[in-house]
Amino acid sequence: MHVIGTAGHIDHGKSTLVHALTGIDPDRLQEEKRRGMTIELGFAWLRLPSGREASVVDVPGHERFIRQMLAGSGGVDVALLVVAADEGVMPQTREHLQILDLLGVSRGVVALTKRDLVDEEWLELVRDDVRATLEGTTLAGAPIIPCAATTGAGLDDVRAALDTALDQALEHPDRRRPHLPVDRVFTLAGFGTVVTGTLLDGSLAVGQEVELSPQGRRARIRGLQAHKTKLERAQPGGRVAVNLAGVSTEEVARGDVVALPGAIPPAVRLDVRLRAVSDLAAPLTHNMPVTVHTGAAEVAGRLGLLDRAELEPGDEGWAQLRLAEPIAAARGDRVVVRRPSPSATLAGGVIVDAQPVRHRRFVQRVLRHLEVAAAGTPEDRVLDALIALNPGAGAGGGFLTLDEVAARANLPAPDVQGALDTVFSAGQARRAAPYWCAAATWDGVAERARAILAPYHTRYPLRRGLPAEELRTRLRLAPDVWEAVAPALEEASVVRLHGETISLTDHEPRFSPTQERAVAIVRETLAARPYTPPTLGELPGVDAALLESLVERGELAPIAEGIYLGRAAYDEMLAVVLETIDREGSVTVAVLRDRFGTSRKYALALLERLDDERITRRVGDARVRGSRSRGVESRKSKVESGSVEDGSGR
Ligand SMILES: Nc1nc2c(ncn2[C@@H]2O[C@H](COP(=O)(O)OP(=O)(O)O)[C@@H](O)[C@H]2O)c(=O)[nH]1
Ligand SMILES: [Mg+2]
Repeated sequence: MHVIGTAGHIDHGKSTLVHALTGIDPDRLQEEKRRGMTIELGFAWLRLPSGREASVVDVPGHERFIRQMLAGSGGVDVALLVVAADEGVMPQTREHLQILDLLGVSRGVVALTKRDLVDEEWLELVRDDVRATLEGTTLAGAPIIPCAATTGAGLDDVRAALDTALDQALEHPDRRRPHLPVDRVFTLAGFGTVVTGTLLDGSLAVGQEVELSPQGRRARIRGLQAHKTKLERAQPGGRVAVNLAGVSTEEVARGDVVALPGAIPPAVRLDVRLRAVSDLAAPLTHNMPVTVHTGAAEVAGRLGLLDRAELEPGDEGWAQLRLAEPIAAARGDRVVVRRPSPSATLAGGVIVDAQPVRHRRFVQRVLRHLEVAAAGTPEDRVLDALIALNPGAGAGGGFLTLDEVAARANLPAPDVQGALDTVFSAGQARRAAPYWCAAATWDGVAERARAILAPYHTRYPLRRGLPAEELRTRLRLAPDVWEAVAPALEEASVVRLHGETISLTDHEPRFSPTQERAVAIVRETLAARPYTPPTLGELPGVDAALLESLVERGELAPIAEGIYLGRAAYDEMLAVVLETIDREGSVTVAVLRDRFGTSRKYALALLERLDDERITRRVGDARVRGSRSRGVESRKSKVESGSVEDGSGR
């Protein structure tokens, strides 16, 4: 399916020609009939000599309705530029031609109509003038066919020329990303809301759920029509009328895009390769107010020039369009930029990124990113996406999921998967499932982890490692990302994880021979007096760091300032506390003291520590189970296996 779109100055005979070619009067409004002037877009279709059917969009020629012309010229495959032979090239002939040029419409036919009103000599003059006018535009060299809609002269030649032009038009591929920019909304009695537009990049089927971007409203397709024929499925490339269930006509507007849910997120900034028209009176300036047209949408915005102070007539440059309201737009869509008042066409181009961050001007990194976004291979684009443009932009600090990469690279997920595999094999990207990052990002994280851990180990040789959470915050990684990155760092032999602490792979807390002797004394002391240990800090060779290290390894349990129990005694006493509570309903200091032949000091210290940890709860003189008493058994076994640092002493 293909679409032919008219263009040309008012009253040059566009609508009359469409009527003559198709048998359908494109001027359907009462007002249009009365004023003899096209105001809104008109639609028709025709069968060409080759047998192919094509849709026709007829546009108004009056300069006041240029926005309608723009809305109708979006998905056009072949332009039918209409020039009245008696008047020749006029202002809107040039203006429409310029817009077709900016939209990249490169196939066309010029109908030199009203030829019945001129003689041969005049016709040739006008033909030469038209040919010269086309020079330098995408329609240069297009066939110029004299005809007269009122007499039918030359119409077969016009049909034949349209057929030839359509032969050369590209097929409309099914990229499975259907989008239909809405150019008309109306109600049909008994059906409800109907929208029309040119369907691109995919098909739509009856019953399907769709989203109206940018506003995000969902609807269901109740019916589809093309050229007044009911369809179950509409293929890309042609004009389609979509009957939508679930939205009223007030809830849809021209410029909205019908797409699959989530497929076209609203855009508030557009990165574009922009070309200024050559007949500008003055260069385009940074931050000037503009009107942006894309698809059938139109929105106010400002022009950000990224690589130059001003954009000279006919020049090309990188720009970011900052929009006053969100619109539906995607990479690869065309934009036309106009001056709001007095209105004039300023520039046009292609969107290279519809979801960009806000760029600073004159930044090499940004400009390189734009080059890659515009012309890079999927691998280039994926790598570019992994390198955050703006450090604050990615919450993941350079670690992105496949979907995030796909969104930034503007590529479909399967392509991204393939490209990631390629760059991964080439060593340019690393993986910490479910995240991906650039090799440089990875190296940076590993290097910073080493730079943080190495001095820590030097400073605290007896400690097993740094609290992992502290390393995470110093590396500025989000918890989710850290959860994936930490094991990946361990896998890569950069670090070792010990539950809540983390160390460099080769770090072993080691006692010196003197410290080993002190540890032996501690162990002997505790074995001799497990339930009434003396103050360990006063033993020969024992200092705070040594005790801390033994706590960290789970050998000691601190129960009060300067008082430690050996792990075995602590576990035993804890078990008795809980058993007694479960058997007797509660436990007291006295019971515990008598049971272990210890003193009140130790029994009380232990119970107070258990209170602090909410393993027990004090009720009068007795203790009952506390809110955390249930997890104790499992935590105890983890401590015993030595995988968890016992941080409770700090
Ligand atoms: N003599 C003559 N008049 C024409 C021809 N085509 C259109 N017209 C007249 O030109 C006027 C404008 O035509 P219209 O199709 O509305 O022009 P549009 O504004 O380009 O759509 C109408 O009065 C038509 O009847 C033609 O081939 N010969
Ligand atoms: Mg008309």
